[in-house]
Amino acid sequence: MPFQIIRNDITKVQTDAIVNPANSTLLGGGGADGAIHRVAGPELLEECRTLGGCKTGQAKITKGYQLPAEYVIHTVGPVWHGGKSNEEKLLSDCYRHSLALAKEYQLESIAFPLISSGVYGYPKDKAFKVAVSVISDFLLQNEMQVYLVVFDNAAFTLSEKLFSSIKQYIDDKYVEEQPVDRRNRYDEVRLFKEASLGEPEDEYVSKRNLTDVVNGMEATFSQMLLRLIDEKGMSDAEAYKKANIDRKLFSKIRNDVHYQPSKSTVISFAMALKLNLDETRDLLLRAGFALSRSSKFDIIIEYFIEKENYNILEINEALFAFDQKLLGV
Ligand code: AR6
Repeated sequence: MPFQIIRNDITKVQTDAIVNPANSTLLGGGGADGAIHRVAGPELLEECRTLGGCKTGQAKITKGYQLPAEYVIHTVGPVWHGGKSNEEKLLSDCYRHSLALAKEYQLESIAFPLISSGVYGYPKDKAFKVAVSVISDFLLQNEMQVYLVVFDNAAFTLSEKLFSSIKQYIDDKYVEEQPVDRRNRYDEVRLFKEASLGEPEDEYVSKRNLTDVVNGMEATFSQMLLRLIDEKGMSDAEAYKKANIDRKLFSKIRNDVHYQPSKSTVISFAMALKLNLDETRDLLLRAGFALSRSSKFDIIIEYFIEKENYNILEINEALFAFDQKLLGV
């Protein structure tokens, strides 16, 4: 997944570069800045002294010294003054300029903290949305592994209304049984077979007629995916980028008719292609998976598909709120 949200200490992340949410002097401070300087050691400060500071929204690069990361990209976020002082544009600039520097240095991976959302007071949920939006745009045009490092849960502030609506949906649908994650491959194959044979207990399959099932059996996941991409009028690159799948994985899928994807890969494509529930189930089936009533993750995915909400950011906020694994954005 080219873009991942992780919970970690930025000083521990092993990427080509980490981003330091600094101040305009670039001479150290509190928060993540302080932590980065502590781990990197005094040489970092020495190099910073040669840089002549940095303007808000701009970025400068140094070596990482004792950090696991090879480089540190220092950027200066805006101080939050209520949102009407160009804060959003300046914060976007921080991400854009840092990513541009990483590209210029041909770096393959970079990790960002939530710039401005600590000492500088930018509300975490808003800061998070800016970060995700700029990074996602960048990844539509560029190849890089980008991590957004969140330190606490406050970035995810699912509205009370959405939370209770999803909770209600889960309560209605959830069936207590062996969680899907613990099902073994045999169970998945069994599910696949049951579904393909149209066992009446599967409400979806029973709606399909025999010709659909027989025709469906002919196409593998890879073939079906490529067909859907065409049908939706998307290019391959558009589809895999929107799905947050890297190019190498996509070319494996493309070149191997019998490619066996993970369930989350299938779901990511379903979101990128804005598939409806039937189409999603169908695509999952090609890979031997089904949406389970005993997995909260699956029910949350189902909830969003039913609402035709394919906003990965919101889906991830919901997954996070219910303690589920996130979809790569
Ligand atoms: N790893 C990951 N995230 C962290 C870490 C860490 N070790 N420490 C804090 N955060 P902040 P800013 C999160 O205050 O708001 C400094 O004094 C934190 O929870 O580091 O841009 C500079 O010198 C928050 O979500 O940076 C500047 O004067 C996010 O990182 C000023 O603070 C950013 O918080 C910059 O303030």
